[in-house]
Amino acid sequence: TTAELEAGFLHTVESDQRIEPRDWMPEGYRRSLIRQIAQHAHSEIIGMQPEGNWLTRAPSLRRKAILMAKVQDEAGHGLYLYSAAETLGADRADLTDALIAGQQKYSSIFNYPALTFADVGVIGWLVDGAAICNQVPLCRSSFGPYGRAMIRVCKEESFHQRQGYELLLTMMKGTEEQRAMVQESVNRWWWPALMMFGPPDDRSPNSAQSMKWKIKRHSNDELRQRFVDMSVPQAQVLGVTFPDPDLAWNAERGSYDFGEPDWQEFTEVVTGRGATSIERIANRRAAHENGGWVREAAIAFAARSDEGAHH
Ligand code: FAQ
Repeated sequence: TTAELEAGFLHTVESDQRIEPRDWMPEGYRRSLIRQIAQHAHSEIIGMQPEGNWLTRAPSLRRKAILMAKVQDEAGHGLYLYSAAETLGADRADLTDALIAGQQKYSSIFNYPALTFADVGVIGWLVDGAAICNQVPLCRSSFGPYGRAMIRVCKEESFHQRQGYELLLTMMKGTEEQRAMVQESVNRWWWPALMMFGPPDDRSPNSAQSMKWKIKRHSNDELRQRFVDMSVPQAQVLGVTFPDPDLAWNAERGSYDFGEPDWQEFTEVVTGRGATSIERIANRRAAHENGGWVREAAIAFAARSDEGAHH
């Protein structure tokens, strides 16, 4: 009976074992996972754009090679995640259609422009830093293919974080202008990075159920706090400050207190009114349309190989 299946499912989740694609699962679990994984995949693919803009203008061959490797990694993460969504019965072509029709979300962070080369460093340090903070616990997500995908993704993200931080350390050892460029970039990215963790817990409609099902392991606010606590000492080493007058060590809590992100801005950005929202989707749509002939050729080739196999 459904009750027995449901009890078996809950037992698997509560004993910290994995749910696999062929196991029975509640429809809500499947839907929520497709939602989160698709959104995550879209973020990786759209996330290639802000830094991708700098590939042709990287200041040295070394920086260009590093940046190219990073942007290619994001493409790989996206494909990996679409495959995980497909094990749940979703179709990658449908997910892409929903993205370019504006029907599915991607991370708010990719709706801000990368204006200077310092942004390449700050995206690596803070954006990949936040991504790691959020994704390391997802390696223990209850759904097997998602958790396993996260292991490799996190290893690559940690290279991304290190390359960003190293770039910034180099710039901070440079001229006065370079230091100012880093600080200006940090000022623009700090608050959007905090918003990556999602709305506050009391306004996060999916959190309670996702935590019960162990899709998510920690709440949005817990992870945001963890990110602030790890970033402050890194900023000190670098010699930059965060644009938050309320940021202060709280000895009692053993954590940093910090100000409230602008949730109105978050809502605007998530509903498609960010600084670069229209451009990001237009680029994605154009890339998809320009790639149409490749998909057609691949399908025709596969059909012909099938025929060949029958003769
Ligand atoms: N942006 O109820 P909750 C990367 C939506 S890292 C946009 O709290 P949930 C690496 C949320 O979907 C970025 N939308 O939702 C990289 C929901 O909407 P819905 C990607 C957001 O799922 C680095 C509604 O608000 N990482 O790409 C955001 O429990 C550099 C209510 O929120 C992941 O996706 C947001 N920031 O918690 C690439 C990690 N926050 O669907 C290139 C996996 C919330 O009901 C360069 N995802 N929303 O219409 C997660 O951990 C979770 O889905 C959260 C949201 C924590 C993002």
